[in-house]
Amino acid sequence: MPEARESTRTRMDMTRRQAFGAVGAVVAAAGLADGALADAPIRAPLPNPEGPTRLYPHSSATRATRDISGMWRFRLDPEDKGEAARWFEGLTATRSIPVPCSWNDLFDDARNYFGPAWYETEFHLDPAWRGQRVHLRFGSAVYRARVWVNGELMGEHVGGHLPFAFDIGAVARFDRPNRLTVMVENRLELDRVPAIPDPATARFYLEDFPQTSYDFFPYSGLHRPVLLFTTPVTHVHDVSVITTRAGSTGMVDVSFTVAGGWSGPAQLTIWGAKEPIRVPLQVSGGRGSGTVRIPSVKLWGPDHPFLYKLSVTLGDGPSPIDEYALKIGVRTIEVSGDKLLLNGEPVHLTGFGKHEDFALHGRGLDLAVLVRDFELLKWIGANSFRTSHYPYSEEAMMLADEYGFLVIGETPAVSLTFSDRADVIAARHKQLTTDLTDMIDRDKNHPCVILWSVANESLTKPFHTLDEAPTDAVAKGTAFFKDMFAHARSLDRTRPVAMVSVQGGPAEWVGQGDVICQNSYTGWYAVSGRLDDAAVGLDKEVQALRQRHGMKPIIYTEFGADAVAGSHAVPAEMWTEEYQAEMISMYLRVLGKHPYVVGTHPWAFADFRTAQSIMRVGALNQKGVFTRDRRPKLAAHRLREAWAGKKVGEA
Ligand code: GCB
Repeated sequence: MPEARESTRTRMDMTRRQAFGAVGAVVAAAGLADGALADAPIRAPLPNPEGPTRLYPHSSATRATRDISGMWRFRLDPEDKGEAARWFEGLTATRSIPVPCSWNDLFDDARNYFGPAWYETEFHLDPAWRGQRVHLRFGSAVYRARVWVNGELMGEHVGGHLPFAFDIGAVARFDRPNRLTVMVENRLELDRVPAIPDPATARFYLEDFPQTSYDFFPYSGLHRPVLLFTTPVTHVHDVSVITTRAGSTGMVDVSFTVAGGWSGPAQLTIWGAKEPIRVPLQVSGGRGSGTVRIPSVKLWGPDHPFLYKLSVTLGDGPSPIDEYALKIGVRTIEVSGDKLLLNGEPVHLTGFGKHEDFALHGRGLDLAVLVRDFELLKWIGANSFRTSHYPYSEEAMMLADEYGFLVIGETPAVSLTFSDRADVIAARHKQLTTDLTDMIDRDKNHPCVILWSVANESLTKPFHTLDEAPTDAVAKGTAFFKDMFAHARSLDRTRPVAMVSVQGGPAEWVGQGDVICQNSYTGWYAVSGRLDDAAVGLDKEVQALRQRHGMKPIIYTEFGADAVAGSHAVPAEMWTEEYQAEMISMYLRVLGKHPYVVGTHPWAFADFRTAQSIMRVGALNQKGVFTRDRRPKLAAHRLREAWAGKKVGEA
């Protein structure tokens, strides 16, 4: 090996050991979760009922929804001249692009393009919509989007993976086609969430291309459906549902807001019990609430994902002023000592960290992939997954409710680094606060969500640098996450909150969580190739975690090894299917001895695209137990045996 390479390797090994070294090296224990909010009311504050409703646009007797995704027109704008040149008045020199889809895998010149790109399409309004509010809604645009209708700027949205909408009533026309123009850019910048590493504050020895601070490809574009939807002028603006149980009776606590401060009669109805259950109530000043009691309730859970339909109806006449309906599940989730209780019973999570990732589509929603993934999760005996490392589509969350998966809902905060400049940390603080608000707002009514993850693998200093972390990095992170935990808890008092840590992480950060979530790569990045030694290290690691954090449940949210599908060796060697399978089996065996470990999520469900680097063969992270096209590796069969008790070939 040439000298230069030799020294890079040596330095890399050192840093890996620093990053993935023994948990004993991290800072001393933190206190329990912030108790200051203990007296806060259980009901989450509903957002201000101004602006477009953020509820998912289900259609009903009073609401229409139309998906305008499909083949749109597209143009890159590397010189960033589109806005000055008024491209929103008509886009020229275009090519066709499907929506939803990432642009990166479609066009050779767009593969590593993250600058501004322009989309254009036309839509018609249905004459039946006259007199209604008409909204335009984007499921996700990564990372920043500006939207024009008929050349008028509707607004801007910053931050990917979460929906945004505009009331387009003032500019959209009934008498002719409407032009919709969207500029999307995903510049890899320091003050974004997630971010890139800062070359000004750290010396990097390992280059990835593109250079991100995270291990997945920065796919860009309109990733989820674009919908038109209508509401009556007076409409249900937001709904918040909390379920509890008193004996065999399910209690569905509903609070909602109505646009325009409306007052009048309303009704809650639950379908799914023997007879529809109706609760009349009075809305006052745009706010209403009530409790529906369901006798002999059918609880929601992985083996019985029973969903009721809940509708909120405004008015008491024969035709409602507005009706909003959604599916709900009655279940409780709580942390009790070192147990995670679902419906009062301890639950053990089996499942994975995943990605929204597929060949050609990138991160664009593909319903076929979604269904296949959930079928494979069932096949393997998984009952859960984490939306690593960003909120997944609303379609995924609705389907998870139906399949009965327990979901850890994660923000887009990956590898936040606290050696960075104060202004950069402040900008990320602002963005993550918004992301948390929007994620909890969007997903709060899904029974599938059982835990919020405020961040994945925050760091005192970036990976791939030998520089020391500044002495105040831990303190800065502690203050930052104190705010994030408090914010999440103020928005949702019903679910536990955690932070996913890298090999222990500063205890002052991780310890703020109700659950300890640990990513661990003993046997891969550390103690490479020696699974027997790794088993001893892992056993020490988990016991150290227990000692450090006391009576809290622990979930192993990541562990695994890259395996190139089709590569074999006996005895097992790194990068082979055997090594991956044996390493995952070793983790299950060691962690299985510790009853306070309430979840094991191997990394990852399927291989996924990442940056090009010497760490990633074929620009893929190959820690999937399925290949990128969803074929099982040996580890998948091992897991199925462990989780579903089924041998290879058994149906
Ligand atoms: C991690 C990260 C995940 C990476 C994984 C890996 O700890 O959370 O995003 O893909 O390690 O394979 O290195």
